Amino acid sequence: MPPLFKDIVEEARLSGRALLDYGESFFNPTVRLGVTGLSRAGKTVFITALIHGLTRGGRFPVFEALDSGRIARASLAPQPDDAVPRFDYENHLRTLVEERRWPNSTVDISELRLVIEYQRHNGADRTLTLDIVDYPGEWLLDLPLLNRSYEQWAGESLALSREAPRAHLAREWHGQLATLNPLATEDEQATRLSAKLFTDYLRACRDERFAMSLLPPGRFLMPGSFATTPALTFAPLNVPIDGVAPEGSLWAMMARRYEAYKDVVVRPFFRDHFARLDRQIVLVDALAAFNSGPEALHDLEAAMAGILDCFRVGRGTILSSLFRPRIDRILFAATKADHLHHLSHDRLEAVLRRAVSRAVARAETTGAAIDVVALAAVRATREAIVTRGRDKLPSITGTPLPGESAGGEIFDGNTEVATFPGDLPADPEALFNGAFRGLSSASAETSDFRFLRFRPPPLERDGKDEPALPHIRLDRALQFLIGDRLQ
Ligand SMILES: Nc1nc2c(ncn2[C@@H]2O[C@H](COP(=O)(O)OP(=O)(O)O)[C@@H](O)[C@H]2O)c(=O)[nH]1
Ligand SMILES: [Mg+2]
Repeated sequence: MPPLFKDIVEEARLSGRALLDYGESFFNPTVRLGVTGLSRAGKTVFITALIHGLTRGGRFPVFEALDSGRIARASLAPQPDDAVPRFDYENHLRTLVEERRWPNSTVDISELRLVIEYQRHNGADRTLTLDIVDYPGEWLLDLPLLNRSYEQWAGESLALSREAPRAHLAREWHGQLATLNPLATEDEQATRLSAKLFTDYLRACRDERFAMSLLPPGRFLMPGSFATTPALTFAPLNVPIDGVAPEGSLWAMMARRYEAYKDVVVRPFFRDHFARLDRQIVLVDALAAFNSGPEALHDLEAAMAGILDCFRVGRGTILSSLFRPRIDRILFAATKADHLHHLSHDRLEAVLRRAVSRAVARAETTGAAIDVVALAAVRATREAIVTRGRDKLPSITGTPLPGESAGGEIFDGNTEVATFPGDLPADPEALFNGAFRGLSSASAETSDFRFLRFRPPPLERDGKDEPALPHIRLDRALQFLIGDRLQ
């Protein structure tokens, strides 16, 4: 297919800016680090901990530049892009440290600039500018929409919504859909109701019992600044894949808005934000999938494949008509590893590696170095051995969030408890075979995993120094993501 005129114009605009970026980074080396992951994966907490660790100097033995003392100073600088909200670092940190609460969830892109003053191995003083860009992973999963027609998308979405466990959650929306005639005159009220019920269905799939990941269009759950616009007010109709919508029909109206969604939401995101990233970390809440069950794990695997598709380079990919991706390092990180005893950290990494490697094999060439890590940006637990009869179980201790419950007890948010969250199998295949029980099909008592949510840890202050935040393997992530730029 020849490139569309629209795409050519976009490419020209983009190379103009790439040149600007390049000029700037020649005099002032800059790394744009993308931090993404599906909602609740841990982006906000990760970025807050990372900035705190760099500016205050955390305990980061594996992050060589900091550990060897070559980093003299890291400080926040005015944010570079006028149209992007600033990452609310100070507020998030205060919530974590002073109130021992997790930051409120966010639904939009945001950004923060950090300037790192360091000494090269040869002794010369240098600075590295680090731009951290936080954006919802849901937006990446919109990529496949770019080369699908409304009819194709509607067909696929409907087919997916008829599979278990989704079908049950889609009942109300399917009920309304059955009353709609695609050929009837366009109807704003019917369209709005349809979009609302479709969005409710997506949201129900996202619920922790089901923990589904693959739920495009991404903005329906993560609207950013587009909430309630027509570009977000449409839904699948039951229409033939190769059919043509009659003018003035409900079908035509849905199709038009679907195209608008691609034009004003999807393309600009990839062009204005994604195309400019140099490095990427993808945060993955695998524990939520274990909690829920095998369907959630498979869905997560499919979502990771979808995300990896965005990093494919070369000709003939959907993005190559828009721009040439320049990301050369991608780290997949399983977050919240502090919910597991350290004996299981490597196993969590193995699960993620297994899920990613399939996707990598499918995506042929990404042109980027890919690694995998299990981490906790903020470690909320300590380890303990719990004796149960003759057994000694490797457990974790922490303060469950108020309202969390286990074994019939509801926690008040002040009591510390030791729990045994369940062991991950030595062979990750055991999980992908579907041989475990989660909340989607079993009760909390009979599920194989039960991860309680804990409050952020209490911090010990010695003197007036601000305390460091405890973490797991955050330094390894940093070393992979920017270590080579601080040589
Ligand atoms: N124990 C623990 N919980 C975490 C950690 N990171 C995130 N969480 C939990 O996950 C939730 C979502 O994290 P957040 O950073 O807001 O996710 P985002 O939607 O990707 O920005 C938080 O409210 C915490 O409950 C971590 O390092 N350790
Ligand atoms: Mg967030």
